[in-house]
Amino acid sequence: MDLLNQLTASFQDAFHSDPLLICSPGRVNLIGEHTDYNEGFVLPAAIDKAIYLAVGPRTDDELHFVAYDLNKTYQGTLNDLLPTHTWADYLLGVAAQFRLAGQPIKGFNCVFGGTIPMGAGLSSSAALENGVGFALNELFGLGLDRIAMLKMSQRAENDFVGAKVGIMDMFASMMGKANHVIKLDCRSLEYAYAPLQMDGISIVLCDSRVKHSLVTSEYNTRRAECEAGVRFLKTFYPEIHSLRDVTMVMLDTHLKHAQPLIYRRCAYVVQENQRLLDGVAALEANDIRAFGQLMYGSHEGLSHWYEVSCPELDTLVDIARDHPGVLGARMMGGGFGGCTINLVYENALDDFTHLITKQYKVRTGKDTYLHVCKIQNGTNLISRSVSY
Ligand code: GAF
Repeated sequence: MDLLNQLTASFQDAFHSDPLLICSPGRVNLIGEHTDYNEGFVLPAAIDKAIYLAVGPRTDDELHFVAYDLNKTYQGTLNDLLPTHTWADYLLGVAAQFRLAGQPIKGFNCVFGGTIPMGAGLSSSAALENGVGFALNELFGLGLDRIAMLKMSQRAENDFVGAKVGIMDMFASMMGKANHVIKLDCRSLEYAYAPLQMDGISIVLCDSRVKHSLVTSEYNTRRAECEAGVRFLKTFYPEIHSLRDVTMVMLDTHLKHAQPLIYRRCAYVVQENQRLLDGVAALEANDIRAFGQLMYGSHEGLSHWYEVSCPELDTLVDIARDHPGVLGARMMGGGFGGCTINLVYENALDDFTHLITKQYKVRTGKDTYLHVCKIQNGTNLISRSVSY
């Protein structure tokens, strides 16, 4: 039985009714890391790994959730929405945001599972939050647009889960378009879809299979460091609002010697924004080789200046760099574990897989898993076997 049938059967078993089925994908980001919360640009896309939700409305205020893959359940009510510090918070946080926004929701039942590898940095939490928001919108006929829903997901993550993430993951998962990347301006939320024309080239994710326990606190620290840099620079340039408004000349003039650590963080962000703009130009010119070089530059910055990589991610990038079939590689997402993203010639895929699997084991003692991913549409309804 495939996953959708399993989720449906589990829902029918638990709630004696037919569910609505929703697919909410994970994401990749080609370039532009840790730029979203600095009001910069990102270049993500939704992928063919997703969270699937079987959902149904209730007439009371009760919440009944089943995390199918974890074999865990949660029961509560809409009147008692407090963080549990478990997986349930991704659902509860979204319900809390809908309540805060005055949306007329009732209780609901939800069974969910998925194909996004856990802790791999592919945004399973954003996918789940988007799926829940999308479900509430459908179940209770709220008429919200996608941007409104993904903003609810971000607030759920920021205020309920406590991770001060930017908007990229929710945006990519909700707004993704098959075979396109999204060039997103995280300040204005203006976006454009760019066709991903990479004939003969695959997007390959290599999972380091490590997850640093400090990932959330380190992430929040990086964000605070960027904000500290902006506050300092504001004394010289009152008009600036975020690192988006800052140049390397400003940083070199005022921050370099005064605050070397903050300088390195800010310099990485300013340079990464420029790499993204150069990368978009390279893609438009169909110069994937140039784009790949920018990916390596991004990794160097993330590893040495922003310090969010780890030995395992660095090892994966080093191995990839030595392979002639790889055009570019870098760590992806928040860091401290998760995946690298690699652009690999299709005809070199087998050889690359063999080499990186073997070398990663030799150098780290760990196994890596590879995922060749396709770019898909964002959060959507799979079926409406019933009407609410
Ligand atoms: C995580 C966050 F959720 C995103 O908002 C983004 O900041 C990313 O790390 C780094 O680019 O995925």
